[in-house]
Amino acid sequence: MRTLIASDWHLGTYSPPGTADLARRFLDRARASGDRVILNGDIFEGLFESLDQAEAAHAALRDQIAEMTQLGQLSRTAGNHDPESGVASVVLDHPVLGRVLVAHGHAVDPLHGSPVGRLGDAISRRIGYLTVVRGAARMAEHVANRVVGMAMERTFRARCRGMIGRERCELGVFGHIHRRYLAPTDNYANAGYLTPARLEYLVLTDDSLHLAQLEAGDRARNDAARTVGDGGRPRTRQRWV
Ligand SMILES: [Mn+2]
Repeated sequence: MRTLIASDWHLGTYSPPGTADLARRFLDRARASGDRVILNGDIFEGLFESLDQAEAAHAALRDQIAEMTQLGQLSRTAGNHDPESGVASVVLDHPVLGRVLVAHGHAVDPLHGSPVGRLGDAISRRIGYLTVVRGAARMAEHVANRVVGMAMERTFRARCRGMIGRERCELGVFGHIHRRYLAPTDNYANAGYLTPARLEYLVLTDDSLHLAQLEAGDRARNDAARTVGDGGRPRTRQRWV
């Protein structure tokens, strides 16, 4: 059975047109193929507006998630924008890899845990519905990403690896930083995020691990791929999923 892991959809009342359509198509495909789905945090936007409001703006998707959850086909972990929406982490027992940790990753984010990060979250929760505040927060995030993005990502990866070790897992799949990542010899992986142009996700099968994406305009393709148990040789392939 395949497991599809996706995160950071950040769907709310102001999501660009088409983003929720991609999310619905992703779940439709998974439902049809019987793939297991893990939504790994920050699916609906509960930080810049109320979660109820964000979910109500995408009622069909919300219901689809609820239905697949009921069927046991979908599970969710908590993100920092939707902390009540799932468990802290999920551990999968993979026949070849062993224990695979799936967690959003904000718990080890150096910025999120800092006083500045907490203050930012508190401000966003209280007055985030004001577009100007949301814009300012986004701008600050954007600038921070540009300036210290690489250093932050390195720190984030290192902290996630620590978490993988503490949870006695062989591999960890995270989200949160909106930067997908899969490398042959690294036990840290990131499934990416959702933009109006594409929905990024990670596919775990019994013998492979790869990054894939569903694109606006009905194309799906695989990107970086890695075969489990082949010594970590990188492999790139393109096929429909
Ligand atoms: Mn996050």
